[in-house]
Amino acid sequence: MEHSTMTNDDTICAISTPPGTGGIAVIRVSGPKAITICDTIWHGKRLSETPSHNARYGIIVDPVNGELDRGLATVFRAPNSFTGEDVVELSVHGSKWIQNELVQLLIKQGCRMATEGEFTRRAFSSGRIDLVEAEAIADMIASSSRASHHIAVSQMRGDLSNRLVDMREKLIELASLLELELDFSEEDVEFASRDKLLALARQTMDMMTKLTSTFSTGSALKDGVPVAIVGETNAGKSTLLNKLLHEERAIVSDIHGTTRDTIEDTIEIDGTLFRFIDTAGLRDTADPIETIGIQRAHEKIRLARIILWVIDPTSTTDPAQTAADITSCMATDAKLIAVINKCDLDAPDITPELTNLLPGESKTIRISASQNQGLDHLRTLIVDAAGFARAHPGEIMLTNLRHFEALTNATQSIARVITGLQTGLSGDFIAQDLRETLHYIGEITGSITTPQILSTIFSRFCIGK
Ligand SMILES: Nc1nc2c(ncn2[C@@H]2O[C@H](COP(=O)(O)OP(=O)(O)OP(=O)(O)O)[C@@H](O)[C@H]2O)c(=O)[nH]1
Ligand SMILES: [Mg+2]
Repeated sequence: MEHSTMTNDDTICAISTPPGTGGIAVIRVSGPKAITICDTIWHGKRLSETPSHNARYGIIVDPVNGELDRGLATVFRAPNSFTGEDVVELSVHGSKWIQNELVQLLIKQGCRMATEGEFTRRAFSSGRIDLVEAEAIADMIASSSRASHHIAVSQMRGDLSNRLVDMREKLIELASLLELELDFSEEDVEFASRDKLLALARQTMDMMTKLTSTFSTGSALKDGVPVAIVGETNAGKSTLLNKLLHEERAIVSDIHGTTRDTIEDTIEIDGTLFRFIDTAGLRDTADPIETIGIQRAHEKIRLARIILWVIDPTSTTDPAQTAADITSCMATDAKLIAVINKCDLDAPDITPELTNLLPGESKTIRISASQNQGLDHLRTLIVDAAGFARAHPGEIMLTNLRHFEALTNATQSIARVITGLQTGLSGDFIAQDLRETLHYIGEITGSITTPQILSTIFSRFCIGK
């Protein structure tokens, strides 16, 4: 049992469609008594006599108050249902009142209200899906762009899980070869040469490092490619953020230092999800709050994959200092776009001057954020700079921080195995590191879990999923 107050002997129910009024609503019931409980409120062909994966039309009747609604009941029998248990899905008219009455009625007849993600958690407990697939369901529900949807589909299909199974099999082969060596060590027989063990360990480590290296792109695809909007105060950063998001998200004013905290939101452009982050203007200041804001701006520059440096060409300050500030903390593979704003005003074109200050691959563009000039061109440059984030067909990607951390730990353990094999360390010690590697891989798929890990994962779900 995963949790002391939760047992799978209970029959659970919940509204599975979004809250509110809709054309229809689906109330899901799962557990050993799902079918018998539904039969007590069902007038129509007996659900207990309905074969699995069949729908019946009937009347839902409250024994006290009479007819509640007419609708469909779809029966799924264990073990061939989402949860692996008997499941009934009741489709009724989507009135909030009907939905709530029906849930109350089911509870009166012996169901318990499901907790967040409990249906999916049961699917996991019954072995229908592993943790990676369960998390992919949450990602699928949350997906907000073609690219993030694409990855969720691949993970739900089990692509990542299969890759992890491959790794696990290699590690188990390695462990058993090592065990043989240990068993017969006194007889001085070498069963597998250490070279063979080493080759196997290296192969596994290569698979791991290849997978961990996809995380930066994978998480950008899922959560949005981070684009930091930075520059001096009053350059028009917040104006630009609002235009890119098509929404008055940040306060705009001609007072220097208007934005103090970071403000971010996502939007899809051409199938890629972007996370635009407006930041506090960079300047020397004695104001302690503004100073914190500027520190945060630096942090966002470090984490960004694309940096929009917004410049006011009418400003008298030397751009060289800001350029040095930005380029010194941006990631080496980040892309920089210098956005000369306010081109509606009378100002000299400073493009040539800027070009000398920027890393080779940087782009420069002139726009007017407030007058909507050059914004489409800027969007094209942003999409081009995010070329890395286009879905790579067939490539398995890590998108989840939990998976990334566990796999990073696994990679460190296998690295110790390799060093151990190279330096002729005793098999006992190597076996210990190998077990640790297997442990971390097991953590990802859920063959090794704690109630705490499970609660964290499933609390992300809504009730009814
Ligand atoms: N003429 C002109 N004014 C602009 C343009 N873009 C922004 N502004 C004005 O410039 C001023 C500053 O704009 P903001 O967007 O608040 O600038 P910011 O970079 O966010 O400033 P801080 O938050 O103080 O760092 C406002 O008065 C805007 O209306 C533009 O393209 N042309
Ligand atoms: Mg601002």
